Amino acid sequence: MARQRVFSGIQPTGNIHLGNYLGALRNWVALQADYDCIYCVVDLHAITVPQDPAAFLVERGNAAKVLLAMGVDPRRSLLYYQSRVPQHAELAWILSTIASTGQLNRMTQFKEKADKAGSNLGLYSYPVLMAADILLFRADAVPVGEDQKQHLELTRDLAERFNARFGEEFPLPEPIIPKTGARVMSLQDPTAKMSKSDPDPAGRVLILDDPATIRRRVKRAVTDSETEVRYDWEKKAGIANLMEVYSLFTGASMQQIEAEFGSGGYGRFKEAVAEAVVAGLAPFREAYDALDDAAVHRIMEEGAVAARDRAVPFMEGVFRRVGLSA
Ligand code: ATP
Ligand code: LTN
Repeated sequence: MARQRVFSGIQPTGNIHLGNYLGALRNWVALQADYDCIYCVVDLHAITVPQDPAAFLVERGNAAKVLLAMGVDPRRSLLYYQSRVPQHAELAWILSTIASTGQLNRMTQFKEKADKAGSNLGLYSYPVLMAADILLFRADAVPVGEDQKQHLELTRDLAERFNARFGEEFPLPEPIIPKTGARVMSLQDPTAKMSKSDPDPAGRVLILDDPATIRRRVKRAVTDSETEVRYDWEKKAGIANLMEVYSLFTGASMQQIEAEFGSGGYGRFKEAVAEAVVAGLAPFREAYDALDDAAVHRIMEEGAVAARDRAVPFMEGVFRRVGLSA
């Protein structure tokens, strides 16, 4: 039987952080063993908020390099920049003609971003482009963090509507969201998700942060006024967040963590968390330093060529369905 297909994307702006890794990228790497994986640096999505062109180009290259350093393997998976494969934008246009503005008005990420950065048409239709990314390759599954759940629902709705109107074309993609780590919280505000766009860098740990920075960030993480290490999201979100991080890097269960650190005070626990994160991220930093930019560029261009080859016949199928055949 043919392997099932996985698609996912990440925006290249800002640096990739622990939340991206634990919520999504860990799965990207792991899924390569069993799935036909297609991974995309979604630069067209990123320009929906204002960017400096020269800085953007550099950040985009760095993001690709981080993905490679983390273990996205171009021999097994497709990896490319979204803008190099024009079929993404073509399919987004077609899907936009069946997307309901009522449903787009309810997208919470749009509302949050529009409140912060101001609105534009691209930001508004962002979820339609994301649906196009996924449906272009007929993906069966999409590894993402919890914040993307609503966008995945919209994607499934668009696929269903297209299929009902024009004939069965798209499988309905399932999200792959981890049980632990699906929503890593800010180290400065455990009620908000860890985010690239948070102006306060103290809230996040970046994949490429040096050990001293990681230790400082974890040590200063906001917790609560008690002293007991206990897994309780309602009363102790800061500690629960650190427990999830520790668990993901060490494999220890919440019970084991409580047994080991329960009454030892937060200082000792935070030290252990920091060391686990430092050790867990060290191989990525090493791999990143060993990659050269020319090689990254070549990999991304080869990925785009292969992605276009696969996208063209898929897009022809869509054109035929809607009455746009050659
Ligand atoms: P941010 O909100 O951090 O500025 P983003 O969520 O808009 O970034 P991406 O960088 O494209 O966007 O996210 C890449 C992947 O990382 C997505 O699958 C997203 O769900 C996941 N992700 C982002 N933040 C977190 C988090 N705090 N915890 C878990 N997963 C996350
Ligand atoms: N919207 C996502 C990034 C993204 C994506 C995708 C994720 C764009 N296209 C396709 C999965 C599949 C975000 O902001 N994290």
